[in-house]
Amino acid sequence: MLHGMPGHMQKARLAIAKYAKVLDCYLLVLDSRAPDSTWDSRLAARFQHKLVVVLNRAALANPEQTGRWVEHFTRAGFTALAVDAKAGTGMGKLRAVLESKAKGKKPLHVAVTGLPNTGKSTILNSLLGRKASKVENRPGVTRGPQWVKVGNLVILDTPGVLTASSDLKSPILAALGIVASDSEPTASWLVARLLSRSSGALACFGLASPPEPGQELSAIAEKQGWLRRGAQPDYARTSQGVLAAFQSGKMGRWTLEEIR
Ligand SMILES: Nc1nc2c(ncn2[C@@H]2O[C@H](COP(=O)(O)OP(=O)(O)OP(=O)(O)O)[C@@H](O)[C@H]2O)c(=O)[nH]1
Ligand SMILES: [Mg+2]
Repeated sequence: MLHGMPGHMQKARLAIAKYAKVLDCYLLVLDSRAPDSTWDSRLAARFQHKLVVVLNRAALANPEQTGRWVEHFTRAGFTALAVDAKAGTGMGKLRAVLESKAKGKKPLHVAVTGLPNTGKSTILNSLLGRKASKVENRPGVTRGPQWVKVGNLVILDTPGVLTASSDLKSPILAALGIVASDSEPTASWLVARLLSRSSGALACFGLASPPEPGQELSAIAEKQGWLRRGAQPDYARTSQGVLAAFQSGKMGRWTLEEIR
């Protein structure tokens, strides 16, 4: 089952299995912009009653959609809440949820799990109030499981693990920085999907109206002056600009997987 998985992901899987007896609680960190693609059905089935579903990066997602997703997970029987670990929003509530799970049993052993780059280490650091775990905007930063103690919480940070159902070619996982990919197809997919639906996303690149389908990147390149010699669009530069704008929220708050 572990065959073919990079070493640090194998270590995370093994640590979760090894410490299953002592762990009271599992935070499953999702990206609010794509809760379905970042869900881990295997972990959820195994630890249903110990699971806390954390929709992270809420400040980058459509708030109404995030509310619906929280409702969806709550109806499915999970404890679920939205946070933005970088901004610090919702972290007090998360702390309170963990306190309530402790039910007098101290200390509470908590594992932070989820796909690569979903913000697990940032959540751990925010819970601790100091930087104990390295954080970077790329997958595979946490290399080995590590325990950190704060007050009555003992927290296990784990390296991000792709699930058996993770589609490595998914433009969603690429856009969220969960899998490494060529920036150009990912950026093309994003602009084709977002520019026609929002004037804010257009304005972010100085565009007044949606470009012809297929012309989005060249239109952005022209407007932004992201050009090569001969005034040709610099597609690599433009794609990186688009991904950076999306990931920082400059294109607006988007939920890529919508729920009714
Ligand atoms: N805007 C925003 N950025 C976040 C949030 N949480 C984490 N980040 C950023 O996302 C990137 C990845 O965060 P990490 O905490 O390293 O993610 P991780 O899940 O530990 O990643 P791995 O250890 O590689 O699996 C960093 O650039 C963080 O600053 C959030 O709530 N909002
Ligand atoms: Mg990490």
